[in-house]
Amino acid sequence: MNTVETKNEDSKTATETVAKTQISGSQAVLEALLAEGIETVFGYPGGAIMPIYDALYDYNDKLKHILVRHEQGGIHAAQGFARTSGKVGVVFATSGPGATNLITGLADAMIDSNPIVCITGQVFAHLLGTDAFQETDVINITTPVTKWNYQVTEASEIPEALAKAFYIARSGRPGPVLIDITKNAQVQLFDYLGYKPCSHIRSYRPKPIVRNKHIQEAADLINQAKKPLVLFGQGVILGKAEKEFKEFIEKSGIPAAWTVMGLSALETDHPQNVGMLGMHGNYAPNVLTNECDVLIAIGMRFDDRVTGRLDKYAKQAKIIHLDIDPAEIDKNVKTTVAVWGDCKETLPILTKLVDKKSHTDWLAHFRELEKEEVKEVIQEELNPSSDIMTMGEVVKVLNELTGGDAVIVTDVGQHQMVACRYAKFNQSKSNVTSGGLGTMGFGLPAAIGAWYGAPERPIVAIIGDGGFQMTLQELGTIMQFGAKVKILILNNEFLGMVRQWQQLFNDKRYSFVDITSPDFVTVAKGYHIDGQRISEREQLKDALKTMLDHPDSYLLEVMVGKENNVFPMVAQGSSVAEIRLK
Ligand SMILES: Cc1ncc(C[n+]2csc(CCOP(=O)(O)OP(=O)(O)O)c2C)c(N)n1
Repeated sequence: MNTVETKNEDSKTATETVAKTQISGSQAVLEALLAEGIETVFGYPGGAIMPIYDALYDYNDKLKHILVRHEQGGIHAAQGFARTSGKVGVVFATSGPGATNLITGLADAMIDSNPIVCITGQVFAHLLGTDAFQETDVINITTPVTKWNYQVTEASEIPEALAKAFYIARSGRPGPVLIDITKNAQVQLFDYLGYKPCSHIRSYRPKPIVRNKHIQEAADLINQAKKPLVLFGQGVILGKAEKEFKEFIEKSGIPAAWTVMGLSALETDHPQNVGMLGMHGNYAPNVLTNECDVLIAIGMRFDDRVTGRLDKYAKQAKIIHLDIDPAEIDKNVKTTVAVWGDCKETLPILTKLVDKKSHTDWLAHFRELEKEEVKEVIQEELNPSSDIMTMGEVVKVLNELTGGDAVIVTDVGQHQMVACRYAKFNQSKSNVTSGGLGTMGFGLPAAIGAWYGAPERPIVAIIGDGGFQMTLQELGTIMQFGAKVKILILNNEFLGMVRQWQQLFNDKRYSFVDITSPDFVTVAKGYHIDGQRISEREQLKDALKTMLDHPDSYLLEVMVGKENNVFPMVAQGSSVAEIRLK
């Protein structure tokens, strides 16, 4: 109850007691976070967001704030958090450079459908448009890389704006939302009537109405198919539909291949898991994409890294596409039947309508081609005949020690593709990577966030020597706040993936891919993080064990072959059927 001065209709001032609470815009922000169940925020302060940080001082016991070392680290951490927890990740940043430092992470979260709410401070409303100190037009800059953004200039707008932000970020196909709050709105007091979560916005239909007719058409195609193939993506994980997905493939008996973003939705050892699609994916699912008669795409978006040359992609097949986002239907690949909807709802209906089958001969065909890949690529990668260590054998030994229970976070490059190809997973939400944007520097901060999202699980960040140098300042965040991250640097002394392309497609004209590194172990020690560097195979198992058993964060640098390549490979401009084994 507050005593407030009010003006009556005659403009006479009267003092009365009203059942309203006055709070500041900043307090309203923090109340909104608490009401949304947020416990952890990643952020970095500055002038235009100081009132929110001042209010945070009094919420220290309710909200954990992780001070990152760069706003890009903050948003990647929020992404890692969202990926392992399935919840919305929250980031604070100041105006100007603080806000612009978020852009890469926003673009990454947008293309990989991560639910993120960014709250940025902004200059006072009366200074907007004056080129004020640290003013930047964050709304226009972030429009293409946010699912929604909005600028608040009045404190009273804050509860509703944030309720909408959380609803939009997590509903339907998730994505990043940015709320920019001018400084006057942060300090202004207003009559707070409580926080009402949002569950509906006019014209926004995050969950399409399920049309049984289309599901029946899909089931008819599946029931007639002799060589059906399922391609699954992150939609299965985002829809929390892993169980429904498994029931569908187990009843229909259809082989299932995954995109990088779908990895871990189905356990690696499932007998119908036929591996990874796309540029560095497995041989069988790529080749047989162009032999199947019905292709059933579930929660994936036919990214060009998956399809290769589109005019030669699965032309013989009828295409069924299950997706929650209508913008994805017919975007890259024209469908025969589109099942628009949340796969948690559509898959059980489809499962009821499909016949129980085993497709034994068709599945055996995948295993035959797999043998070819083992002979030409996998055998040497996992059990090298030379003394030089391969990335694959490091991942193999890691699998033996974790048993497939770890969360694997990767950066971008050869190590990423090798980790995705060979890491084993027993449970969902275990593979955290930058799929769509391919953002080097993602790995370390995302691993920090992944730990806050799943602190009970081992978090292993596999990172290249190049990408690690992009965001290694986040070692400071680990040092200060104690996230337990096992950092596994696979050092080939090159920007390996670009070097591979220069070798294969530019006649080995190595142009600025030779990268020198600091002594990473010494750098880590400077941040009070233990570590070691190894270059002999005999040391590998013990070193990985030491890393995994260490009670805190640990950095292990493994020197691997300088000019090893990742195969198979669908070269850019090639069809998936033209995948090269060497
Ligand atoms: C921010 C950013 N800059 C440039 C690239 C282009 N790129 C993709 S992979 C790669 C090399 C990565 O090298 P490293 O981190 O050492 O990993 P490796 O490929 O050797 O495993 C580069 C430069 C990128 N993906 N992201």
